[in-house]
Amino acid sequence: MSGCLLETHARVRPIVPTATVQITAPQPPVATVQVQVAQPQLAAGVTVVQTSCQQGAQEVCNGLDDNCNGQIDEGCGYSSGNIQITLAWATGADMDLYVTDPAGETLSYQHRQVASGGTLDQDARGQCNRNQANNTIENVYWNTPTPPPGNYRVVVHYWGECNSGAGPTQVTLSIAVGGQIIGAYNYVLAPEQRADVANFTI
Ligand SMILES: [Ca+2]
Ligand SMILES: [Ca+2]
Ligand SMILES: [Ca+2]
Repeated sequence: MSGCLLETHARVRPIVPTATVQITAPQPPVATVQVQVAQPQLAAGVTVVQTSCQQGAQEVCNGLDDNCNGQIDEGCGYSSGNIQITLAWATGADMDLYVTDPAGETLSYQHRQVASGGTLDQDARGQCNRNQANNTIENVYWNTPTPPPGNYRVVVHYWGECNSGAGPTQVTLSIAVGGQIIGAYNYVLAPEQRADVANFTI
């Protein structure tokens, strides 16, 4: 019988006035669009870096989003955007980052801008230069209002050891889309190896 009473009450619904409110939450200055992106597909041997970021942490120029704001290495002199892909390593090697966009155009140190809006703004150790800033980081980004949809392919080439005796070298690759880190990965390359480390589709 109590069930009948409950049903009676449940049918009385007060009319609540509604209003549309825009809430402005603190956000990073870029990369806040909503996008669907599948988990990246990874080459055999690629390992996932477990998330270790902490809000408010000091951002270090290491290819990782240390402070969990969806931007990789902000403040290090290279850019974030609706897509950011950052490669970092910690030896005297020269690694090269290649990112092919959905139109099939490839960003690299040899081709720093693509028609879809992507830019490579941090190249490292060209000519084995040891004197540039952040000479173990390469970075590409798209700052278009929305990330161009389609498939992105991320390739890393171990160009050379630069007389450093670096040998097999681990790289860290972080990928951010729409202001969120979609993955951070480690992979070890041998000198002169070229590897399709990851690809993802927006
Ligand atoms: Ca960050
Ligand atoms: Ca960092
Ligand atoms: Ca390089």
